[in-house]
Order: sequence, then C-alpha cells, then structure tokens
Amino acid sequence: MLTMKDIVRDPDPMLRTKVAEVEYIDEETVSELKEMREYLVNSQDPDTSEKYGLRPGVGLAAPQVGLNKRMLAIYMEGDEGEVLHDYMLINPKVKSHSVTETYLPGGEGCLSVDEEIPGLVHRYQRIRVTATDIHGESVEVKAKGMLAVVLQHELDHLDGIMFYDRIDDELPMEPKNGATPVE
Ligand code: LHY
Ligand code: NI
Repeated sequence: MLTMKDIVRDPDPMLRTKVAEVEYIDEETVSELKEMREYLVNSQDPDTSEKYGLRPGVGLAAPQVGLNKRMLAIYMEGDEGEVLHDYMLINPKVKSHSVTETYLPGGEGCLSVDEEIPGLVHRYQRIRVTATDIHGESVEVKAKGMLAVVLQHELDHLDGIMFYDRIDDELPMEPKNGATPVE
C-alpha cells in the first residue's frame, strides 16, 4: 500500500513535469491507479490513517507518486460516510468549462506540499472532462463545486502546475470579480 513516504514532495522536479499520455492500459497501470485510489480511501479511514500516518486526501495525481503518466484518482465521502465521488481517470481532457470562477474560502492544500500556503486559488465553477477508465471505456465527468475544484487541482498536477502558482502575489486573499466561494 502507498503511504506518505511514497508521496513526492515539493520541490521535486517530478512535480514540475508535464507527464505523458498513457499509450496502453496494461495491468501494471491499472494496479498503480487502483493503489492511488486506495491511498485516498485509507487516508479517510480514521483507524487506517492513524495507524500508517496518512495525511487525508480526496485527490491524487500520478506524478505525486512518481509516475510519468496522465492519470488521477478522486475519492470523496459525505458527512454520513456515503460515497459522493469515486473516479480513476486515464488521459483526462478538459472539454469545456464555465466562464464563472469559484474558490475555496480557506484556500487549497496539497499532499505534496508540507507547509500551508495561504491564498485563494481561482478555479472554473463547472468543468466537463472526458477520460478513459481502467477498462478502456470512455467516461465523461461533469463537475461542479468541490469536485470541480479538486479535479482542476489534480489536472494541474499532470501539467506540472502547483496550486500556489495560481495565488495572486499582490492580493492573495482577494476574490476575483464575479468569483463566488464553493458552496
Ligand atoms: N490532494 C489534495 C487533498 O487534500 C487535493 C485538494 C484540492 C485539497 C483542493 C484541497 C483543495 O486531497 C492533493 O494535493 N492532490 O494533488
Ligand atoms: Ni496536490
């Protein structure tokens, strides 16, 4: 299983690499992606995360575990433990997005960044992404709100972009015109 020692930390150059398309979805690729998802599941289980010292996460991108592959996992549960979102995406592509932007009022964090970096990260409020799943089937994800934020954070990792790159140096806490907080 993956633990924090497997998570690549800033400023490792891997996090600045635009990672490569997955050409062929072989067994190894599928098991790597399943392991990434499993990290997220484990990290949100209080006993497992405590036992292995896992920092809780809802999204993980392949370069964060040292893989030069365009793939990501998202796993989000609701307050009652119900599964809200569960995705393993290969070669995701942004098809369209809203003009309107959103942001998390508390800013973002990253499993690859050990310190807290304050500042608003503006993201599109809605985004539509197509990808391939582990069975080689096409999937489409229409995301809004928190899912849209997490998805864009993970998509950025595939292009070597960190969340703090998107914080305004001059006015880090200032919402952009027309942007609304994630509900
Ligand atoms: N994971 C973050 C996590 O805590 C993703 C995230 C995104 C958190 C946006 C908060 C806001 O699950 C990662 O850093 N993955 O890259
Ligand atoms: Ni991150």
